[in-house]
Amino acid sequence: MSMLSFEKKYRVKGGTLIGGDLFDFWVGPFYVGFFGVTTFFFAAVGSALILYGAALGDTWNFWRISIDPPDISYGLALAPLKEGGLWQVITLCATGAFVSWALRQVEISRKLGMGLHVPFTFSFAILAYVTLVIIRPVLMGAWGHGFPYGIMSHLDWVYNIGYQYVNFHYNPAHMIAITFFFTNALALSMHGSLILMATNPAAGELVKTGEHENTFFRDDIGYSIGALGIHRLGMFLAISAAFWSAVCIVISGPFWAKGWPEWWNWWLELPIWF
Ligand code: 07D
Ligand code: 07D
Ligand code: U10
Repeated sequence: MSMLSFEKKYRVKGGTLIGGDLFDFWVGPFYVGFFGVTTFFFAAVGSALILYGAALGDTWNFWRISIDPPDISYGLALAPLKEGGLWQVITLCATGAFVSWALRQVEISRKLGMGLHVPFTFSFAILAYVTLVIIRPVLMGAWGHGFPYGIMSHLDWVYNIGYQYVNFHYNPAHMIAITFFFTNALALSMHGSLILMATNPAAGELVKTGEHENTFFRDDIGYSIGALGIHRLGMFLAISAAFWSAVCIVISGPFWAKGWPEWWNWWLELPIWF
């Protein structure tokens, strides 16, 4: 709370998308806004339903609690609460809370007169989640294709779906997504370490500037992308990682039902080999 006096300058009215100044206030450090109320509502209802589902289940072991989607036989119909209906309502609450959170970020950005980069980027995480629990199940005709809400059970789901396609590593979009995740970690490690070596020098050394930063990478690899450039690259890599993840799972089933190694047969079937 020590920054409250400083924050006063930035606690300006306006910028809301809906509701005028009805919820235009802060609680402690948090901006509330209409979408803060909807986030709070969806998160509270969703969490309460997870607790209820856990109470119905056979364990309180935190790692093993699981709220499962309905059986495939329910198709895209609503299931009874205790047979996957809870999962359906929790999915609605989670999606409502994530989208509300992104819209609350939009309102905060507008208040501050800033770009919408953070909510735009977060929306790719939401896209990946929505692809897993709404888009792909709808394309495949059953809510039962969503992943279960539980710490270990969702790992079992990833494992089972992975082997259902024989070797998920052969999924070309999975390869692209993984490459983006790895490149993202490399880029952040280079940027984080470069900033620290420039701005946090040993005792007695001067803090260095952007010129030093550029020079380091020009000397090292022949090119510097620059201060703004590295942040654009980071945002691009992160968005791409989530985007290609969504692609890799949405094509598994709806567009390719065989093992992924088999997909590569197109290479052997090229007419040039005959
Ligand atoms: C560090 C930001 C903070 C967020 C944290 C997560 C909850 C869940 C709920 C008991 C980077 C908070 C956790 C709210 C508690 C209940 C009901 C973000 C940071 C600390 N996973 N996953 C984890 C989620 C999927 C996979 C950990 C969520 C897909 C693998 C945590 C989702 C697939 C492994 C977790 C989601 C998948 C994990 C650490 C949603 C493909 C691990 C996450 C909403 C994406 C790792 C035991 C983390 C682990 C892990 C949460 C979806 C695969 C419990 C909320 C279905 C292979 N996942 N996950 O640090 O240790 O993220 O699992 O989509 O190895 Mg997962
Ligand atoms: C979905 C999370 C969204 C989160 C949101 C926010 C809260 C609030 C509150 C903390 C997408 C949640 C917030 C709940 C918390 C507080 C206060 C992120 C999401 C909206 N794989 N694989 C991926 C690798 C294998 C398989 C993606 C590597 C095996 C399947 C990524 C390896 C088999 C699926 C990836 C590997 C297999 C994936 C995950 C290595 C298993 C997916 C990242 C080295 C035998 C999933 C969209 C992601 C996917 C996915 C990486 C191995 C199967 C690219 C590095 C071979 C079935 N794998 N995988 O998507 O694409 O993040 O999901 O072996 O479904 Mg894989
Ligand atoms: C970056 C950066 C940079 C910085 C930075 C950062 C990127 C260069 C200048 C930021 C980076 C960091 C700080 C590093 C660490 C971050 C991570 C590792 C990422 C992961 C983050 C976390 C794990 C933290 C997650 C924490 C969260 C999400 C906060 C949790 C919040 C809450 C529990 C409250 C949520 C707030 C809401 C919903 C809105 C407002 C609501 C309230 C305050 C609650 C009260 C509610 C009301 C008043 C409404 C009433 C409700 C109603 C009517 C509904 C009723 C319903 C019922 C069911 C009763 O590049 O620069 O530095 O720092």
